[in-house]
Amino acid sequence: MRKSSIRRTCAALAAVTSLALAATACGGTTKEDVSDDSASAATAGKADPNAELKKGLTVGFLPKQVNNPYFTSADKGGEAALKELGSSYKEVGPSSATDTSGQVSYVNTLTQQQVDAMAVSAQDPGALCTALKQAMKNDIKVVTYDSDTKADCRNAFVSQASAEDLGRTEVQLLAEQIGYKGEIAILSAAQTATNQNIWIDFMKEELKDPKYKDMKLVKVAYGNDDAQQSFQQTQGLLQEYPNLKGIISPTTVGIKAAAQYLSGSKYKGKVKLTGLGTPNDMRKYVKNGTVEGFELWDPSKLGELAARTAVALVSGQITGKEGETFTAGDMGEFTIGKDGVISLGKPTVFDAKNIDQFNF
Ligand code: RAM
Repeated sequence: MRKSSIRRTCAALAAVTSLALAATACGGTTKEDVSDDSASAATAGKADPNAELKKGLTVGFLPKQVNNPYFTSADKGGEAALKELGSSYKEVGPSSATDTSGQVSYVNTLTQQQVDAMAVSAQDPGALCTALKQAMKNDIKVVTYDSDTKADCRNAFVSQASAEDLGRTEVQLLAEQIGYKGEIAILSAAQTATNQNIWIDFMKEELKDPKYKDMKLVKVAYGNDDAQQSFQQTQGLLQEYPNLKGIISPTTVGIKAAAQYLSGSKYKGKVKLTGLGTPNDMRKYVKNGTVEGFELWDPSKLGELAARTAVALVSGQITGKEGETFTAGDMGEFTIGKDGVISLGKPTVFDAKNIDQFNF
């Protein structure tokens, strides 16, 4: 058996049995071993930019939540790219964006199934680490996309855009819509979500600028990327803060539910709403005057880049170190930045003028 297949068999054992049992069977893989050397495993070896892209690989996608149209679109992008590259795609994942232990089990399942790489959108920055390190230790490349884990728990993170840009521009969009004055709130996804929390930190940073001195962030509410909970949280915000002037919802599920609530209420057009949404979800709310503008990237491009990054990692073209470059098919050349971050680019701002040009 090749070394990697022995490791994979052990990984399978570790995933289905207790770690201790697998450790005995596989010659001493303990939790401690995993955390000790996995950081180096993440960037082990030297990149060969001329290495041929391998075919016949299996890449597993593990989104935060499978029944979220945003991830359906992202993962379809990954599936199409893998097909074009002669590799296979599979998707597993929880149906709730707060089922972190479910995500851990799915990482273990993919490890047990001996995939070549996995693309994971993390519900929580730390909770998946032990399982992801176990995967990397077993020669499985780990790419996070959309929502990151800690840098030493994956090989690379495919980021939708600069977190700082996203956080700051959402505040800028809302400030313009409310004339830089009044109470505002944020309707987020899950309380642990790495991506939303980083964006919210940058929103708070942006709000420190004196030009926002007449704006006050009164509450961050959590709708858990669940339509009904997000709808109710919006309703609750307006009850609690009747003078609210605007809401930022940096989640496609949240912004859609908030728009739905506002559009059927007396607040329609009066309480402004922006954030991150898909043009297809938000079109009718832009057209009926509930929403002026919001932003997003193309989720299918994010999934495509995650798949192409995974294949480049498995093929040895990149290892995840800063400065390495690779060509992601028609998407062009990407350079790996600090902490193994690969950025898709700049988001698009959608409004009544351009929304009909987009279909996702
Ligand atoms: C939701 C998810 C996802 C986020 C988008 C904007 O679908 O929370 O993680 O990136 O919104």
